[in-house]
Amino acid sequence: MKIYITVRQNFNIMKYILKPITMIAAAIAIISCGGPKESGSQTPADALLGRLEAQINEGKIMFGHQDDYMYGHSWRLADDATEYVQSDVHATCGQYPAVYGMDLGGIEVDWPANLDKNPFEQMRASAVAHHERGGVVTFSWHPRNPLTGGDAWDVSSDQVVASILPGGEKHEYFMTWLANAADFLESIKTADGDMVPVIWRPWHEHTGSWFWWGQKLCTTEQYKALWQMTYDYMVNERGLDNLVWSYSPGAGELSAPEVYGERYPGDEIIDMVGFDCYCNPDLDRYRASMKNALDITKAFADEHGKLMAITETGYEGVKDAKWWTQVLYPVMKDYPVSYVLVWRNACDAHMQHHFYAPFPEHESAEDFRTFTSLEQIIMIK
Ligand code: BMA
Repeated sequence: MKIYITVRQNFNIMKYILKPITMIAAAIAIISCGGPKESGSQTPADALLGRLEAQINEGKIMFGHQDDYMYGHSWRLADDATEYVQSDVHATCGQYPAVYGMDLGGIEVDWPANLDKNPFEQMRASAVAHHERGGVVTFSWHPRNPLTGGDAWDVSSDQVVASILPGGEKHEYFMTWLANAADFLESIKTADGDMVPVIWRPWHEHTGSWFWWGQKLCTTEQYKALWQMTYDYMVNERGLDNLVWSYSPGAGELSAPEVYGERYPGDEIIDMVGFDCYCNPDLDRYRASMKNALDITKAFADEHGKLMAITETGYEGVKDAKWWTQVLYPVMKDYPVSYVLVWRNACDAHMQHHFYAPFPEHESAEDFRTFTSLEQIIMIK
């Protein structure tokens, strides 16, 4: 894990560890127990990493769901809601997902709500609520295209990454995007002012070419430089110490182990390695693809001393009544996976088919209850 030796860290030690104690008592405490390290100079990110590692050592896997508290198959949170209790997962099995995923797409251009219409205020508050409930929060980012003005999927130019790197025509502009993202990630705090740790997963699925930062849209050097720039800004310049940095290639392109690490930004930046892998009606093909990605990711994680996760998966519409216990669980259960996150349950009328977790009436609801009550699966009561 990276070492953060900054003025801000000293500030954080005071803020996080010694807050309830007076300054004088704190000074005595530091002297008597040999300095801040022993008294716990852990950053929020380190604390989360420690927790994730302990869970893996116990052989446990957290279940996660994207946008869980924001909307479900047939509902959306009211604009003025301040309680985050409705959830398709909870309605189905009586427990909340341990991992709550959200996406920052839209924050870069000052939208009040993200690309899937979730107000950022409610995203922030629900992240805090989930953390206080004992859960873990993760953010991905589908930023718009800073060169063309299109969305994250606009791959009409292969000059986008080049244009935002230092010296590029959109560099200054893009730095305002990073600032907006950093402002938000920094603002996820409890009422006491404690920063909520976040698994931060930008620049995902880069082994494919459907996002402007994808394989055919930039060189290996440019992709790595994009990560370095993101990290330098958020950690070195802004001092954000609540981020667990996560790397997640798309599984479909992992034809050989080398592909996985080809554009890896480096051990100094990354804390957790994973992959995104979706199921289609050919269940055996999904099983094979998951096994391949899990094997490659595990070997990479072991070699680099990193934690691993299934950062995105799911079967759109869950068109198999036993998918949870007969397909997903068997393929992942023997790997040291920190969490498995299924994608969102869209609520828009034209996207009723786009759901990855069940709801009470769904044909896989009973199997989901069996899956989530397995000893190995961590949920939030
Ligand atoms: C995709 C789809 C889109 C969504 C995007 C970001 O996979 O679910 O509808 O906008 O993720 O959440």
